[in-house]
Amino acid sequence: MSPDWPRLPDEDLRSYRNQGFREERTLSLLLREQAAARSGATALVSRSGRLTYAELDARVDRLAHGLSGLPVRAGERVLVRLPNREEYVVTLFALLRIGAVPVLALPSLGPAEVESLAETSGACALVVADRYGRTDPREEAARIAERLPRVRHVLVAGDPGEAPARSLASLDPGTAPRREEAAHPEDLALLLLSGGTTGTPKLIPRTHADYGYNARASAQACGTGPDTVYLAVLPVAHNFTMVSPGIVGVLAAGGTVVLCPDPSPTTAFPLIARERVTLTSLVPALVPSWLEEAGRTREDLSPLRTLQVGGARLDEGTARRIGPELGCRLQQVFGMAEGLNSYTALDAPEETVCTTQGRPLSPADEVLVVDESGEPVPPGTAGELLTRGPYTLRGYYRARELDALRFTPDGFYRTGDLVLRTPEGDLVVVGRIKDQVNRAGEKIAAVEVEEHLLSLPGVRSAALVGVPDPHLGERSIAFLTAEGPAPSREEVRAALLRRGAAPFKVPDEVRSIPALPLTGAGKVDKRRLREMSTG
Ligand code: OOB
Repeated sequence: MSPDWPRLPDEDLRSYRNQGFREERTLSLLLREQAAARSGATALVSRSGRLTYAELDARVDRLAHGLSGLPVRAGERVLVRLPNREEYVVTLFALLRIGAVPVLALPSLGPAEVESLAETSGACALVVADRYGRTDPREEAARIAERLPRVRHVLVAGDPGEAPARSLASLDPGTAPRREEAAHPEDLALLLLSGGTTGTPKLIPRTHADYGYNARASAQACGTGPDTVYLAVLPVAHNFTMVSPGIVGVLAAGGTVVLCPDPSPTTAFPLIARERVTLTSLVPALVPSWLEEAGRTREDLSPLRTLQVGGARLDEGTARRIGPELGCRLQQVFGMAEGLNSYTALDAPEETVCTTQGRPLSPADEVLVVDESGEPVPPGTAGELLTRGPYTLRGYYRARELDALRFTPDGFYRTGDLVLRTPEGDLVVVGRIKDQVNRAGEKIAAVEVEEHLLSLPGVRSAALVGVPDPHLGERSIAFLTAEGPAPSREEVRAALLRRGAAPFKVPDEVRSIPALPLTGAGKVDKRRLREMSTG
């Protein structure tokens, strides 16, 4: 039987280790060490209150005890779909401490996607919140548990509702002995959801050693230390909010994490003022509303030293407004859940910060920019970014057939991003060759939506493209050919939601045309479709 995920070759592992490019501790030991060093310092602030490092670490021990009593065993996968609440951080570290593997699911996913993640990962438990916006994730989790016999437990942050679901609080024994770490640093730590270019979700395996290194090296690159107060504005399960430097990097450095329940500036600004937040991270689509609100707010934003922006392309005009209007410095972040993080340096010239996505985090990150035949292109020329390094995956989880497409034979990950290198050596993301729409930082695999569209009665062919949008970065347009009357956007929306797709995957616009344009090779000509939509 082939392994669930390909590990680094021994030789590379040794070499990275010798150079200090792998973390030698498990992720929950990073928290434990800070708890020993600064037990009374504030680790986590949320709507549920404040936890010192000692309190957070003890909560983690107690939930770890409760979880292993269920039992959840080392190596088992547990799907975690929680919004920015205290329970997320406690659950994450408790699972890591017992060696179980959290599968991080964004709350914005639809039920079909959550089910598919639970199935692909073989999850033994689902952890959900008692509410998310207007939806009740508990009902959805119960349905999934009914269909997937491997799912033995549904655990709820807050009110568990109907049995057999249980609250996370009920697993807290009140007191529990200190637990030893169950995992080895080179073990699988967690599974992340890839933005995807295929119809089924791909899971990204990350080890304690690579994720911990990603977090700690990022913390260093971002000047993170005990006086850092980080506001987690984007969903906590996003890689950006987790390790760039995010929750894990900030806690590993002894700083304070403040959870922001939603990304609006009217929620975030009072928290920045009250908690004296020094660092936060946003996707570009949120920046304009933050700038606008900064112009009228009475809140004191002066504690904020750095605003990180990443996840999608930030336009230069907006980038230049950040310093003067928010009174902090900008750091651009180009990252991917698969691994590679690239940052503009905190002391880089304004020109570099506003026009590039900086440089790879690790001296051991290998970056190639290649043309269509795989040959390196000269600086200043755009090509596909290939990357390999100490915290970048070598293959997806349980997807050996896919690896041949997404990795070169010598282990470079084909990012599908078009980049160029400036003469100074900074990366600039100029486009994308992967068939994906990046809608406000949320990644949509075109083929996934196309499959949904083809299921609609009368639809003969379908193609999804992303086109520039001033608010979202990109919005999605579905082109359809249909027999008889084409479905309206409303009908498309209803159908996608009925099929369990996430609301953000519903096309922003639906157009019916007589025939899809084809390339010389007979493929759907998406470039032409994009021209048709803007011209
Ligand atoms: C982050 O991670 P993912 O996995 O949601 O998406 C990765 C993809 C990249 O391959 C690229 O296509 C796009 O998102 N992207 C950017 C970008 N940052 C990410 N495109 C242009 N400019 C940027 N600055 O999005 C992510 C993970 C960790 C840190 C930050 C972002």
